Amino acid sequence: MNIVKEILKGSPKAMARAISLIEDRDSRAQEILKGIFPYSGKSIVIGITGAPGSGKSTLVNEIVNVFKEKQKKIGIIAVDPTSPFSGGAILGDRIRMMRHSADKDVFIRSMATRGHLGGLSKASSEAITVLEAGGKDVILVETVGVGQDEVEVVKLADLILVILTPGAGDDIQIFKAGIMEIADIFVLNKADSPETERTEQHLKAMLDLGLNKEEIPPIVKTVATTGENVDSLVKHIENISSGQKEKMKTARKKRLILWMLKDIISEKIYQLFDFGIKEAELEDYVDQIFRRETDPYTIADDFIQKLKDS
Ligand SMILES: Nc1nc2c(ncn2[C@@H]2O[C@H](COP(=O)(O)OP(=O)(O)OP(=O)(O)O)[C@@H](O)[C@H]2O)c(=O)[nH]1
Ligand SMILES: [Mg+2]
Repeated sequence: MNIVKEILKGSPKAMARAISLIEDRDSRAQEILKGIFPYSGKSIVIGITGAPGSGKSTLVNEIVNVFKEKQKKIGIIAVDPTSPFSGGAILGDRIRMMRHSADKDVFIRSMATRGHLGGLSKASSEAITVLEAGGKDVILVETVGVGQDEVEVVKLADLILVILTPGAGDDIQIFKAGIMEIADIFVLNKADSPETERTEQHLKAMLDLGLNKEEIPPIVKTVATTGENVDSLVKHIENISSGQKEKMKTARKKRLILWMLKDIISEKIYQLFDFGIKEAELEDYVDQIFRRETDPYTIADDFIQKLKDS
């Protein structure tokens, strides 16, 4: 099987296989990623984070339904930075729940930490590349929790939803972890609770204090269990992803490439030398990769060749 060709045709089997190789850090993964990289970068990647039980998976289901009506192809990646060695067992349960309502055409994959967390964000970003090349229009990345680690994973997305619930006191956690700065939309889920209004006022007050007026992201109230107002949430998502904030999107994609490039190069270099990489040296490469003139894997190999030659 030519796995690159199969991925480009959208084969779920090939996508699953590639992600397994990525997780196993198998050397074949890099060859596949080189082959598919030129075809990536066109999907909307939506990061979804929030405290355990805030309704992320239920909401993902509903968002999927809305996008499916619009004939969009969808991929879901559920990332669990909190379960280092379970191999995603707990996550498996969470995913099963989704599988019932999502149909066969929706590609779902869970990923858990195997070793260090940096590895997880790299593996997740590579899994996103696989789904993008596989022709998914919309990729939802669900991650559990609102700590620093989750922030790293969710930053892989073009657009970030932070899920809050009425009266849960998540707000303080969120402001500590620096999520306020990265949220594009606050979703106040479980809006069927009588405490919704109070929490919304509280959130608004905190945002007013912490951010300039034009930076304050929209707050969308949803009831994920009934799908209430999820269509409005999707409209916000579409508004933000289509043009309005194009500059920001570009900056985020480039930042992601910069991370990938740094990761890939350092992984390779640390095997040979013992020193860090300066970001400034990599900026030209980031631009070339952003234009899809080349891919980060080729650049990393060239970079190392140059070092060896010097
Ligand atoms: N009343 C109410 N319950 C909800 C709503 N959304 C989700 N729930 C319930 O909240 C519980 C947790 O929902 P999940 O979607 O599993 O939450 P999650 O954030 O994915 O949870 P983890 O993946 O474990 O972090 C479930 O019992 C849902 O039925 C809502 O809008 N209103
Ligand atoms: Mg979940």
